[in-house]
Amino acid sequence: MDKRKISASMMCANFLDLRADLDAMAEHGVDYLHIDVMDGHYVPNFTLGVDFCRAVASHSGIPLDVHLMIENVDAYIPQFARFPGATVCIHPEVPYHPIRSLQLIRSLGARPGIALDPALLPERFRYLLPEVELICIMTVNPGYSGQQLIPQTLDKIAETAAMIRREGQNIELEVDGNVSWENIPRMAAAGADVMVAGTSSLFDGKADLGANIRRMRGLMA
Ligand code: S6P
Ligand code: MG
Repeated sequence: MDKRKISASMMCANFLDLRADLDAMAEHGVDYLHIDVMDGHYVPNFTLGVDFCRAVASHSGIPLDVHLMIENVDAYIPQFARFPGATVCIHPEVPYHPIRSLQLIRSLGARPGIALDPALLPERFRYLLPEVELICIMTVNPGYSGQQLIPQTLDKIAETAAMIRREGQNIELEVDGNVSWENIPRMAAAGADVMVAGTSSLFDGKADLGANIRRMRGLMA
């Protein structure tokens, strides 16, 4: 990893002025656009979908970081994997054969990733490492923005970083949930490379996006 990255949580963006948000993110060098896809089954909520991705990708060249919180992933992977440079993350306990799902993502030209629920042991997914380019450690329960950090997940970031090093893999380690001004330095110290930025930082509404991006970079260094 050459530098730590910011993945802007688009479910927290200003839908009434998305163009302005996207332009500010491009100007200030946001690395990924984090797209939370929920189906009301795997998680009790609905959020963004393919049409949203299409609209965003038609205006912005920032690569999509698609987080699928859905059942029946294999049926929907093709719709998301087609966006140029996209990462597509699945929750690996969902499909019967997660390696097949990850291979499907790669075969369609996207970067395969896995997102781990706070309760799951990273070591359980060790055999998936050769198949993935990103591991997303969820630090809140999947489903909603604006939640509080589950504290034991900080150890899990460090544990996963160590597992990646041990296996000698070139995998980005992402952290998703309550990435706040207070938590960013702890998450960075634990080994997170990519921070999903939502209501706790980038979209806290207290400063403009440019100022918040600069503040994040200062804390991530
Ligand atoms: C939650 C989702 C996340 C949230 C993000 C919001 O299920 O996967 O990506 O959008 O956590 O950020 P915050 O700062 O409100 O927790
Ligand atoms: Mg997410």
